[in-house]
Amino acid sequence: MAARPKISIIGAGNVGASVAQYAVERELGDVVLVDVVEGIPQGKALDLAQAGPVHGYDSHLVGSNGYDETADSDVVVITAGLARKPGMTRDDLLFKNAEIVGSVVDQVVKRSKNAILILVTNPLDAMVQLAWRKSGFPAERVLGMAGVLDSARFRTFIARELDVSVENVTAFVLGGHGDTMVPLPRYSTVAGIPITDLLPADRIQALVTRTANGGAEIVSFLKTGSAYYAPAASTVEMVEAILKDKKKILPCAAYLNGQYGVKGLYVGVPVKLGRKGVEQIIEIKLQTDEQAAFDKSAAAVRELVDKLKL
Ligand code: TXD
Repeated sequence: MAARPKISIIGAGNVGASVAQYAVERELGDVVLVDVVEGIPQGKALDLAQAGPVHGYDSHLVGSNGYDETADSDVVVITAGLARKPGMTRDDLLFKNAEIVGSVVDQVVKRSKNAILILVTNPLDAMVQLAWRKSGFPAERVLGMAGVLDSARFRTFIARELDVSVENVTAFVLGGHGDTMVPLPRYSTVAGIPITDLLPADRIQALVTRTANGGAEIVSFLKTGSAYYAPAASTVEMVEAILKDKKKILPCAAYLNGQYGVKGLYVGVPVKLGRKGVEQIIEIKLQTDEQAAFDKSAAAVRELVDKLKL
């Protein structure tokens, strides 16, 4: 085994390159960047390697248009695909990205049979389900990033509203990544105090709505692409939890087999992340309205998964 863990990142665009940057800045492992565009992964890998002497990391970086360099990866992050443009929904991306993610997964699993796959490409929950089916991997080794990002957005807005450190704020977001995501204010806290004790209901609702539209808000500013710093930071938190076997509880798209009343579907729930991947699904008792919102979110995911005949 190589001295350092190997992290492969497929798609060297905005999110992929930022995942590479944050991962090497934390020295989580060596990084392989793969993209179909000639020169981009090679150029970004070399550029990031040359930041190493300044930032003080020894992680190796290599860029490629092929997959041989990814062999025996510990973690593979898949960001390949198209990003949203203004006016596009995440679902518009469904068929195009299904084709891309399907071919990426085939290439990856041939060479890294024991890897943990983290999907980032949208529409997220459907892409994870596709990757799980295509890979033939056990469900605990295939998961998706969305909840960490959605809760980071909620945490940012809560901290700004109350003028407190973001570090004091935890937030709880369930459900699929999309307009039907389910933030849970009663489990969202500032230094342990539920925000329901700190803010009036209408302010909480405003923050919840802004969180659910958090991706679109950034797209409307950037115009030519979607968010990438916070998505990449969120992905790297998951990579770190896995590679360091932290057993960290994070909201991720995970395969439900009866939990929360959902069977055979990837949806966002809190999980325990460690070296084996999803080591436990954390189930909490939802109130009636929360369960209804969760069911609605799962139904939206199911609809996409059905369109892909998965
Ligand atoms: O919360 C989340 N899960 C998300 C998801 C948060 C942010 C972004 N989210 C989605 O990630 C977004 O909707 C896209 O579907 C992906 C990647 O977003 P990014 O902003 O990084 O898009 P870019 O910059 O367009 O990068 C995509 C790269 C680009 O360089 C393409 O050339 C490459 O993917 N690409 C491929 N690489 C390898 N193999 C194939 N087949 C391929 N096709 C495109």
